[in-house]
Amino acid sequence: MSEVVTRERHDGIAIVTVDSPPVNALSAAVRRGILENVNAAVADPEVQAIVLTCAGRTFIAGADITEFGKPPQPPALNDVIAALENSPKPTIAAIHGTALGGGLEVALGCHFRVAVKEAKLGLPEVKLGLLPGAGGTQRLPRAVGPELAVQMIVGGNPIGAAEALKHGLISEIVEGPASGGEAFARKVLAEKLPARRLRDDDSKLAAARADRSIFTNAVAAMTKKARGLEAPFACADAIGAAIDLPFEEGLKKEREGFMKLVVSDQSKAQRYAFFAEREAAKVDGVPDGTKPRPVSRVAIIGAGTMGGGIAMSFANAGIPVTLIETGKEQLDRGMGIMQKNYEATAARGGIPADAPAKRMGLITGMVGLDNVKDADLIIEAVFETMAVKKEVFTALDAYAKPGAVLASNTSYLNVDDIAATTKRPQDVLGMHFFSPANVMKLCEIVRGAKTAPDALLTAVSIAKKIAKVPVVVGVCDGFVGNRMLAARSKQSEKLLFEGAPPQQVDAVVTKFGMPMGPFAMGDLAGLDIGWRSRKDRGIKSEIADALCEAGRFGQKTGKGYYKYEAGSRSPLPDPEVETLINDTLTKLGLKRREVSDEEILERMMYPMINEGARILEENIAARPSDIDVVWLYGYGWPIYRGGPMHYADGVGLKHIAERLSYYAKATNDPSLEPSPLLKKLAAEGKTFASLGQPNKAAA
Ligand code: T1G
Repeated sequence: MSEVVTRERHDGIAIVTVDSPPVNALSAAVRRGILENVNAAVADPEVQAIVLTCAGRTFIAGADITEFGKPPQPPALNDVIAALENSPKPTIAAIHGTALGGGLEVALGCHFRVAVKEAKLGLPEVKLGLLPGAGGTQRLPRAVGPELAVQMIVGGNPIGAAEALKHGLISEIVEGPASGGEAFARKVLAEKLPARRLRDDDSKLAAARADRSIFTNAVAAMTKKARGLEAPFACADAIGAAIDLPFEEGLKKEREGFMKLVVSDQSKAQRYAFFAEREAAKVDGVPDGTKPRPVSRVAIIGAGTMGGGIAMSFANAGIPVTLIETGKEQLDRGMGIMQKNYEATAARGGIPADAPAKRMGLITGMVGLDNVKDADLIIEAVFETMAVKKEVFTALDAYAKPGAVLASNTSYLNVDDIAATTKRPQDVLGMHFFSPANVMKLCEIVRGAKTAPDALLTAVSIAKKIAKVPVVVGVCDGFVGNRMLAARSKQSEKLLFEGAPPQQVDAVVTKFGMPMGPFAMGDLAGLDIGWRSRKDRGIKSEIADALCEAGRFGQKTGKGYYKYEAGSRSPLPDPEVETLINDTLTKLGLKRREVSDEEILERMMYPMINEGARILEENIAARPSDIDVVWLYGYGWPIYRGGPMHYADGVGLKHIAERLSYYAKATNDPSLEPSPLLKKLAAEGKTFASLGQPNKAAA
C-alpha cells in the first residue's frame, strides 16, 4: 500500500504530508503515519520546525467513521495530537479544503494553524450524534472563546478561513497550503514567535468563568431546535467542563461523554444516515464509464410555487435558469414571489444583502415553450394532471434541443406515460422536488422504463450540484415517499373513525420526532385538495368530507381538523370538530373506543414499513437505506432514528410482522398483512440492513 503519510525536509523545515484519499480521514494507518513522522522530525537535528499538511482535495476531514463500532487500533488520536502539542519544535498545521472533526482537533494540537482563503474549519461531530472526542471541546474554547466554540460544536457548522483568522483560530491566510505553511514556519523561526499550546492558555475562558451566563446563553440559543437529540447537550456539557475544570480533567469529561455517545442508538442512526445519503447517489444498473450530460442552462416550465422554488434552487447554485410561463401575468407573479423570498432571507441575514439581485439576475422569465431551445435540462412543474403534462411534453419534444433531459416534477403520475408522448423517451425522467423546493433537500429521481443511463446520471449529478439529496426511484403511484405516506394516511383516517381524536394521533407522531402529525399536515396542505380528488374519483371519506362541506379547509380558512387564531399557524383542538366527528360516527352507527398511544404509534409506523418492504420487492427502491434517505430528507423523519427501515430493524421485524397480522384481523384490513419480504426476513430473523446496508456504516 502506498505510504499514506510522507515526510520531506526543506532547508530545516519538515513537511509531513498525509495522502489518504478521498478525504484524508484519520484511519489507523494515517494516525500511525503522522505519529511516526512527527517523532522522526522531532528527533532529526536538521529540523527546526514541522509543517503538517495534506495532499488531495482537503485537509483531514475527521476520524474515519467506518472504524467506529470496531475494536480501536493504536495509536489513539489523543496520542497523535499530544506528539504535535508537546513537540519541542514549532508545529504548524497548513489547512486547505475542510479541516473537520478530528482533522481540526489535530490542527488544534499544533502550535500554529494557517489556511488558504477557501478553507473551512469545523467540529461537525454533533451531526453524527457524537461530540469532538480528541480534545476539541477543550482546545477550541481556548482558541476562540466559549461562545463561538458553542456555536461551532453544538451547531456543528464550519466557519471560513476569514472568520477563523478574526477569532484567532488561525494565525494567517496563506496561498498554497504546503508552501504557505513552510513560509509561515520560516517566519516563526525568524521572528522567534512563541509556540503556543492551547492547553496552557485559559485567557479566552476568563470572561465565561467570571460570568457563566455567557456560556449558558450561547447553549440555550444553540439547543433551541435540538428536541429529542442527545449529542447537542452532551457537547455543551463537555464545553462547560473546559470552563469549570483544569485541562486534563476536562479532557476526561470529554472522553466520558464521547464513549457514551459513540455506542448510542442515536449516533449509530446518524452515522448510518451519513453513509446512506452518499450510497443513494450511487446509481445501480448504469454501465461503467457512463457520464452525465453537461448542463449549463436549465429551463423550468411553470412559475408557480414549485417552479419558483426549483428555479431558486438552481439560481442559489449559480446555474442560469429560463423560467417559462404561458402568460406574462403568471410569470410576473412568480418572479415577484421569488424576489420577495430572497429579500426576506437577506433581511434576516440568511444570505448576503447583494444575493437577491445576483440570484434573480440568473433567472430569465420568458413566455412560451419555444424558449426552451438552449436548455440542457428542462423541468416541468405545471398543474398535476396527466392531460396537462402530456400537452407540455408533446410541445417540449418539438422545441427542446436533441439530448436535452426532460424532467417532470410530478409527485405521483406515471413517468412512462409522460415519456410515451415524446419521440425521445430515453431523455425523459422524473425529478420530484418537495415543497418548499428551495428549502427541502430531497429530490426523488424517477427512472422511467426507457430512461437512458446518462440521462439518469445527469439528473442525479445536477441534483447534488444544487445541494439536493437525490434518490433514484421507480415508477409507481407516489414513488417511495408519498406511497408510504398514503399507507400511513389510510390508518390515521381509520383511527379517527375508531375514536382517536386528531390531536391524539398528531401528538403521538410528533412525540416520536416527526415535525408534524398527519392532521396538522392536512390542514397545512389544504383539506380541499383531497376533497376535490375524492369527488373526482367518487370516493367518500365522511369525516374529511364533512369538514370541507363546513368550509373547514385547514390553515387557509382558519380551521380544519384544528382551529387557528388569527395570524397564527399553531393548531388548536376545536370542540366543533369533536362534535362533527361524533355526529358523523353516530350517523354511520359507529361507536368510538379508547385507542392507546402505543396502538397509534404502531399503526402509524408499521404500515409504512410494510409498504417500504413492498417497494423493495418491486424494485422501486434499490436499497432499504434509500427509503430511509427519502424519509429523512423529504418528510423530516428524525435523524436520530435513521429512517423507517433502520427504525424497523431496531424494533425487530418479527415483532412488526406479528403486530401487522394482529391489526389486519382486528381492523378487518387485509392490506395490513405483512408483505412476503417482511414475512421472510422476520421468519429468518434477519434485518432490512441484511439486504444491503450502506457499505461503510458500522453494524
Ligand atoms: N470517514 C470516512 N469516510 C468519509 C469521511 C469520514 N470522516 N468523510 C467522508 N468520507 C467518505 C464518504 O463516505 C465518501 O465516500 C467520500 O469520503 C467523499 O465524501 C475524533 C469522532 C469532507 C465535507 O463528520 O462532511 O472526527 O461514497 O461524498 O461532498 O472528534 O465528506 O466516495 O465511497 O461527502 O466533497 C467528523 C464528514 C468525523 C466529516 C466532503 N468529520 N465528511 O464532502 O464528499 S467524527 C465529519 C463530510 C470525528 C473526532 C470525531 C464530507 C466532506 P464514497 P463526500 P463531499
